[in-house]
Amino acid sequence: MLPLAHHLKLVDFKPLSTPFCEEVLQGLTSSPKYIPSKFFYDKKGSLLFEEICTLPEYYPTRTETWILNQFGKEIAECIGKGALIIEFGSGSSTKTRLLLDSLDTPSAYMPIDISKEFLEESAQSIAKDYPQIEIMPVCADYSKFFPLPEPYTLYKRKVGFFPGSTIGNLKPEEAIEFLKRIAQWCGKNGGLLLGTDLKKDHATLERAYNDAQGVTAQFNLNLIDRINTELQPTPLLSGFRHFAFYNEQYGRIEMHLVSTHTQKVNIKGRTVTFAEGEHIITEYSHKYDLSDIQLLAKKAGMKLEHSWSDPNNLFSVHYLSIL
Ligand code: AVJ
Repeated sequence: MLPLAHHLKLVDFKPLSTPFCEEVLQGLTSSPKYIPSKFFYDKKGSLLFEEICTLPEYYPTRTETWILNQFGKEIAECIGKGALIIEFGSGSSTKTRLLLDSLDTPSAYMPIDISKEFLEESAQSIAKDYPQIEIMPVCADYSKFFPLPEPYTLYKRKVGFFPGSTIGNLKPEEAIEFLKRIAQWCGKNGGLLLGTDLKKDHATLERAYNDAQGVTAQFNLNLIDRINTELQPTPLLSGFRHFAFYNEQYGRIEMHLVSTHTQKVNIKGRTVTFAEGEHIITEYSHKYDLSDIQLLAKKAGMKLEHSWSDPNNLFSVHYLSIL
């Protein structure tokens, strides 16, 4: 048995100290223009995303929750006893609770998140409710490599947890690179529990990103507010509209912001111009069927051991082992 440290030492890689301004400038001076979707999740954006998860049109969250509940026992069998669960982008750790409840004596949980505020809050509350589990919060941007803090090597079985179809934000080549990094972190005896959205009819997909209440539009447009607030005093972007559609060729939902008029702003001494109708790409959300996942796993040096899905085949959860 490992000693328990309930003082909850958060390891902080200070992921936000450089990026926003530079990455926005980089994206808005590229062609086509883009803004990395990780920037959706400031305080306001995180709250809007939580609201999205409860919308009738947005099926992924409730379907994945159903799958984790329904197949908890089988999932626990795949993961095994005494594992260290490493979650990438833990947010409020709501789904983790479902997982921890099903698991056979998990030893430790390492939530990794870019937002320190959320991370501290949720780590505290998990530590309180699961006193027998070692909690090791890490504040970091998991889209870049960093060494996991010790004592993670003490755990013989390390299993990544990447729910919510977040991997869909990455292009397939990037997803493979990310899976390879997870394989390095978790090692040969380890695995990954991965949630991905399934391919399906376009209407259902497009409805999920164009909800009737316009919450997804607000979530997308919050990026413009963020730029205007955080890049003060210069940028004053205005008149953008939300646009989301399913790109069949690439098997992904794309979210864009469209400038409704010609405009020009100054960012760090550089002039950025927008034509009327010009798009900024803000998010890709790739959809995978089982054969896509099988191929992805293979290319990353993993093996697809098991997939679970709901009766309507909306969403799926997979256990991949590291080869
Ligand atoms: C959190 C990336 C999985 O792609 O469905 C929800 C984000 N964007 N509505 C997704 C999102 C618009 C979501 N992920």
